[in-house]
Parts: sequence; structure tokens; C-alpha cells
Amino acid sequence: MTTLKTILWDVDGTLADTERDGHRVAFNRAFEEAGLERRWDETCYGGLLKVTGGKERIRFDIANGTMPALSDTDIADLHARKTACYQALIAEGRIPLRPGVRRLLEEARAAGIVQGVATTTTPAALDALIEHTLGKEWFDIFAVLAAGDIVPAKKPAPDIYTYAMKQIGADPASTLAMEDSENGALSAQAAGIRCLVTVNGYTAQHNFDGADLVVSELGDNDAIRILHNPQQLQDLSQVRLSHLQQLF
Ligand code: XBP
Ligand code: MG
Repeated sequence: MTTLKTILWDVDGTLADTERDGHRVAFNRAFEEAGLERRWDETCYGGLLKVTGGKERIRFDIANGTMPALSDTDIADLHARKTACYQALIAEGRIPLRPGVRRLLEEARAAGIVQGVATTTTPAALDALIEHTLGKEWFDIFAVLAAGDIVPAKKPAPDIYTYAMKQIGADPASTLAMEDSENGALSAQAAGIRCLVTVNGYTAQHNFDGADLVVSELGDNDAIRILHNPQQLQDLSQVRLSHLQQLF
């Protein structure tokens, strides 16, 4: 019999709604600082989120002809500028954790569940978010922080989940991914692990057929909406550790 032993958290869109008012704004500030005219509005950015990874997203825009051609060095510089803008935005404290995230992190921690992070974003961006939302102690509480270019193939490839599990010796059969997007859920599934999805404005219309539970949010005070519940979990006014354990 398998039981839940490890939770691997996605970051952008899952721990916090970082994309629209965080990463997107930081990209635009970097474009402006670099003298580029291109801006990513909220709608266009939703489409660009299909491409995971900031440098990859810029390259995709260039290939589309909507951004002028840039060398690899220029792309790396532009992205470094973007990361600095993002860190500054996060340090302002304007992007909070999503509802229920801290509650569930603490509940899992108290129960001795091993927790870690598996994200596409750059390590410096991840560090800023942890420091300014969860608090510095979580650098030590998380057993692994797997991020960015540590694996060449980003989500939906399974590599970042496989890497994170290898680092901590986690068994895929006892590991759960917390995700918000189709690319993230596909990555978890390809790594052979169960997956819970909390959707957001950018991902609500994604396909989550293979996910083990899909909800509008983890929930603190308001009742959550249950969008896909193949295991027919009951009593889901908010997602608690006992629900995660019932997925195993
Ligand atoms: C997150 C991403 C990231 C961020 C930008 O995907 O795609 O690329 O948008 O981060 P996920 P960087 O939540 O599935 O990990 O600019 O630091 O790459
Ligand atoms: Mg995400």
C-alpha cells in the first residue's frame, strides 16, 4: 500500500499568482529599460504562458516576429534584467501567497511530510518569492529547491520532477505534485506522480483530464469550487492534508 510521503510544489501560479502582476510586469520593465518597444499585455501574456521559461518565452516571441531578433547574449542580458525587476517587485510584498497555501504547507510539515519545490522559474526569482512570502526559514524546511535551467528540458518535460525526487530519494509512487497549469500537470504525470491542480485566471481553461483533483484554490475562508474529482473525495470545503492522503 502506498501512502503520501512527499509533496513537490510548483511555484508560479500555485504558491502565488505571480504571472500577471509579477513576471509579466518585470518582462515589460526589462523591455523598456533595454529600449525595446515590445510590451506583453495581459491577454497576449496568457498565450505566451504556453511556453515555459522566461528566456524560452522571449525566443518564442522573436520567432513569431513580434519582437526584434536578439543574440543569445542579448537574450540572457534581457532576462537577467527581467529577473532583477521581478525580485524588486516581489520585495515590495505586493504578491501574496494564494489562499490555503501556508495552511497546507504547515499542516504537511507538522505531519512530517517531506516537501520541496519543482519549478521552471529562475532560482533567484524563486528565492525572492520564498523570502518575501513564506519567510527565510522555508529555505531550510524545503528538502529540495529544483528550479530553472538545472534541467535543460523544462515543463511539460518530466525532468524537473524527476531531478527533485532523485535529489531527496523520493519514491514517485508516494509523491504528489501541486500544480496550476497544463504544462505543469503534464510534467508531473510524465514523471509518474500524482497531481493536484489549483487553477487561476490564466489556466482555468486548460485541459486537466489526467489530474487527480482540480480545484479553484486550496481555500482558507471561502468555499472552494471543485472542478474535477475523479476519486470522488468528500467534504471538500477546503483542501486539507487528509484529502491529499486520500489520493494514495
Ligand atoms: C513558470 C514559468 C516561468 C515564469 C518565468 O512555469 O513558465 O517561466 O513565467 O520565470 P511553472 P523565468 O509554474 O510551470 O514552473 O523568467 O524566471 O524563467
Ligand atoms: Mg505554474
